[in-house]
Order: sequence, then structure tokens, then C-alpha cells
Amino acid sequence: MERSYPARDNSCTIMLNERRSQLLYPEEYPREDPVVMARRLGILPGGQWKPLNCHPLFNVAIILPYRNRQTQLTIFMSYIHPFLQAQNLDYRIFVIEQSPMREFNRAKLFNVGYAEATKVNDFHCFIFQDIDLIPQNPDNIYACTTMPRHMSSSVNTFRYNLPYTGLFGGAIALTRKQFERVNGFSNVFYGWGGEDDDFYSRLQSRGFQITRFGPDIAQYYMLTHKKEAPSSARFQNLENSARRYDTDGISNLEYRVLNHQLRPLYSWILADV
Ligand code: NGS
Repeated sequence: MERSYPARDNSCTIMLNERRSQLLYPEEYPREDPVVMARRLGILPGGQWKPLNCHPLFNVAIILPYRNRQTQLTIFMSYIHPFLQAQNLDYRIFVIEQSPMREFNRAKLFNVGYAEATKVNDFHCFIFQDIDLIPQNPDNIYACTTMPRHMSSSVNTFRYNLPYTGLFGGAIALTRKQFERVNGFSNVFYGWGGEDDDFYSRLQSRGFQITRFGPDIAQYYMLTHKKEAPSSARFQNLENSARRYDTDGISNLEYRVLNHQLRPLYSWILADV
């Protein structure tokens, strides 16, 4: 059964439908050769798409930090494009891969994604998310709201419960303005954990309230992987995080782009951070 909201002008409508049951097991989602899939779905090089028969209401950059998770990346891409197209968004997907050697820095890769995306388009909205998280409900719109939104508040690995109120990890949506207002993410969180808590306290310090959709809409399926060992520096970084809000973030972001390619399903950027 399909429902849609009427458009007064030629703005795109957002189709809401009942496809949930088909989407429950993303690991079994049919995978296709990327070139064939891009051609079939009309995706432009670099993973860009927009509806052609109406004016899209949202212009969104999806930023995915990445290292060494090829299978997850493949599953994510084959799943997410049809999902986003059903929402009639104008979107582009950026995969920001961290070069080897240093520990993974998820937050800094988000900052790099923001900086690189901003160079190529005036995106209104940014989704920052992990590639192991698959949105299960097609009504979970990949666009921005007036408040920063925690999108993945209901994940199967937590039995679809929110573990703590201040959790702002997994998948989040912020307008460019909201993101810039808090100076982006901290750059100092190398290794697992804490960077999302730091980001949440940045938002609070600037008076932002966050929002979440209901748990039925915010459902995600987490692709299985080995759990990382938490970083020992994370608590110390969190302790003095307030001192760094203005000086540590997109304001002092330094990195080198080692390589970049417009791949069929996403823009790939290899960065040394
Ligand atoms: C907290 C971490 C967050 C993390 C959250 C959920 O403990 O970075 O767990 O992690 N904070 C610290 O370590 C200070 S999860 O269970 O999803 O892997 O996002």
C-alpha cells in the first residue's frame, strides 16, 4: 500500500510505503555489479542522483568514514541507493577512507567529508553515518530537520532500545549551518569511542536540542563485525573537551587527500589524517 503527500507545486513528494518486511535482512539483499547498478538506477559517477521529474526538497551529502570493510561497503551501497531514491532526494555519497598507519579517527573523517563535499556542492544537509548501519524503515527520511537528529536510536543489536539519552552516534543528520555552528567534530579522537559523546556535548554547549524519530521509524540493522577495543585516551579527551570546542574542529582541520575517484556508486576520497 502506498501513500503520498500531494505537492502544491512541482516539489517532489515523499512516498511512504510498506516495504519493511522485505528489508529486514540486508545481508541477503541482492548485490549487483556497481557499473550495472549505476546504469540501471541512473546514478551519476561519484554516487550522485536526483529526481528528474520534480524539484527535490532536500540536497544531501552522505558522509561515510571507511577502512577495510569491503563486504559491508558492498552491501551498504546495493541497499542504500534504492532506499534514497524512493525518498526522492537530491543526494551524493562520499566514502572517506583513512590511509593506513594511524588509528582510525571516525570524527576527523567526518570533518574531511564535510570539507570535501562543500568544495564540490553547496549541500544544505549532511548525514554522517557508519557503513555497518542499514536503515530498515523507508520512512526514516535521509534529510535534515530544524534540530540536529539522531537517526539510529533503535538498533537491532540493542534490541531496538536507546542505550543512553546522550547517545548521538551511528547515523546523524545536521544542516550545514548546525554543523558549522559547533565547529564540526573534534579531531583528537583516534581509536574507538567517545567522539560522538564529545559531539553531543558540543551541541549542548551551543544550546541545541536534539531530536529523534519514534523507535519504529528509527530502526537500523547493524551488519556484524568484530568489536573494536576502546581507546584508552577517550575519557581524558572527553574531560577537557569543553576547552577545545572553538579551536579543535573544522576550524583547524588539516589533512592530505592522497587519492580520489568518482566511482560508480560513490565518491571515494583517500585521506591521510
Ligand atoms: C559509549 C561510547 C560511544 C559509543 C557508545 C555505543 O560507551 O562512543 O558507547 O557504542 N563512549 C565512550 O566510550 C566514552 S556501541 O555499543 O554502539 O558500539 O558510540
